[in-house]
Amino acid sequence: MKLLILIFSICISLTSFAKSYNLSIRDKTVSFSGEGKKAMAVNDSIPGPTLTFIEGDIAEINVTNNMEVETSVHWHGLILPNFQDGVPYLTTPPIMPGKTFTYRFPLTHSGTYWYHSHTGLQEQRGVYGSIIIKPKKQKLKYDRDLVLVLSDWTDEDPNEILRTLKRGSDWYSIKKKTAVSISDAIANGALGGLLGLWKMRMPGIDISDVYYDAFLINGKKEIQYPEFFLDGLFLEEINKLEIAQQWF
Ligand SMILES: [Cu+2]
Repeated sequence: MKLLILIFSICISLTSFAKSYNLSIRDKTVSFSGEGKKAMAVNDSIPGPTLTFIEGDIAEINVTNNMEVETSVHWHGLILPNFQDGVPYLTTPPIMPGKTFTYRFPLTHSGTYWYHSHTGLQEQRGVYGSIIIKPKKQKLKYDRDLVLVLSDWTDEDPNEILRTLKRGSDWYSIKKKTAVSISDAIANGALGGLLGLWKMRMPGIDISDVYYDAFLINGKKEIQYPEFFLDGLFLEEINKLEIAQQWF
């Protein structure tokens, strides 16, 4: 009986299909705000390519670092062996300049996910993309799939942004014209609330604190899909949070 089980499990692993992708991360100049700025891209694209699999596939992803700094890729939300998780110095070694690392893991579940660099603030510079794992058996009825990655872009160096946020400065609120002055707070009977925020060392009344130069849909400020006519819509959301102080 034991032998039978062993043979059966070998058969299952032989029938798993390995689907490979080659990803190359390199520097790129973008001009989302009209000014040329340094970015980082996967296969020369921001967002990087959508990786599509079927539940049960083996994902085999060769990531080549064509930059002068180290990098990594984290498969956000996927259930996988710890070593494949792509968090440098914690689960997986970083990918050094000029080197290729092959991530290989079974896809045990379906869903809509995303990947991103887990090194410094490279994700904010463009190293991210989506992952679609289709279920073995199609549960929903639809004609076509359209993946939309909504993201934001800032011309400012993300490290500078982090420094400004840590200082608790109101600079971005002023830039976005959402800063609250004491006179405004008094006029609106909200001085107590403002003082409460100050007591907690919270800057401005603003959930997303950073000023962005552009908001992107699949890497474009504007995009149209005339081939899609909607008579029904199923939305699955991948939550891609950028640098922002959250107060929940
Ligand atoms: Cu993540």
